[in-house]
Amino acid sequence: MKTKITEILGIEYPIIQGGMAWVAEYHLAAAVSEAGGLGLIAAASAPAEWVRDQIRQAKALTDKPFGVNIMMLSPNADEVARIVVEEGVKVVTTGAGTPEKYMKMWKEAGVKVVPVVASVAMAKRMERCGADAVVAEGTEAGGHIGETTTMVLVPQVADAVSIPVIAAGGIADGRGIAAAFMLGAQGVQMGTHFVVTTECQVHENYKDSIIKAGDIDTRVTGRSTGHPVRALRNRMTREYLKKEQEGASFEELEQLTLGSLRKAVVDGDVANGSVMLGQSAGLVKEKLSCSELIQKLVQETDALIGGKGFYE
Ligand code: TUI
Repeated sequence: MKTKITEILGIEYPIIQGGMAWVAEYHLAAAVSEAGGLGLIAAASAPAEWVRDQIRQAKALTDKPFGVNIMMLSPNADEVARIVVEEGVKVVTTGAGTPEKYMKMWKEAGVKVVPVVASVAMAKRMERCGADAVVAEGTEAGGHIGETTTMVLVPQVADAVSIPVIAAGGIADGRGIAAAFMLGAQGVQMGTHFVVTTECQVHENYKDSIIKAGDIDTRVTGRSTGHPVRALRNRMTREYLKKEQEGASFEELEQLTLGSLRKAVVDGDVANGSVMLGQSAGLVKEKLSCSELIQKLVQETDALIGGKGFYE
């Protein structure tokens, strides 16, 4: 499955694992990269030295390229941006903002930069400032999201920029990957399905919630605060949405989510924690290893569009 994305990133298959806060640590990232995709370590809001250690741990497990996802709202973003250069990380993806101020440093160091965007305007801005590709992430995705669906975002971004586009949001099987290629993408990023892989270190309750979730089991909190986040419909999101409707203050709403992702990922409290997941959870039925999952995705995609000129 050779595309411009496999070429730029130096990987076998154009399948990227999402940079999920608290979830995407070195075991998962290394396993995805070993399986021929691109694994990512999520820096999220973690201390910068934790990220450095994660990078070194991943290097000990794989010689293949992997990346680091930097969340732009993190108080440690400046420091992490320097650490990826010091540690010779090959690929950086960014989320929840613009990485423009780091672009010069990264390009000079030969780092491939792939910002995640949720709009055409941001995709064009990222191309102008030197991004190597963009991830166009639809609102079906989990975590912090935009408003536009993958179905309409990806073709509009593909029309608007000359750099390759990676589709994200709502993709969990070969049908989704094939569809992404039809929409003009040259690769995909998937989060939710990778959470249930055997190499992923999240609490088993988190994985079981994803397997159990159906098509209507996610909720979006935080629309009123300007930080919409998609997570599992549970006690926490019910309470949050009720408070939001009652016009609760930003501080009061923040209080509800403080430490909630950790609660779900580490403690396995899937009722009171924030179980971030995408709408594709309804498509996720089994726990596989990263290698089994990627092989399955490749076979499914091949059966649908192999030999049709989307990839060699
Ligand atoms: O970043 C994500 N997903 C995330 S980050 C995250 S940690 C977090 N938790 C709670 C609140 C906020 C963050 C959990 N999930 N996806 C990539 C993504 N980026 N989606 C949307 C965007 C985005 C949004 C605004 C990208 C650029 C942007 O630009 C705004 C501006 O003008 O700077």
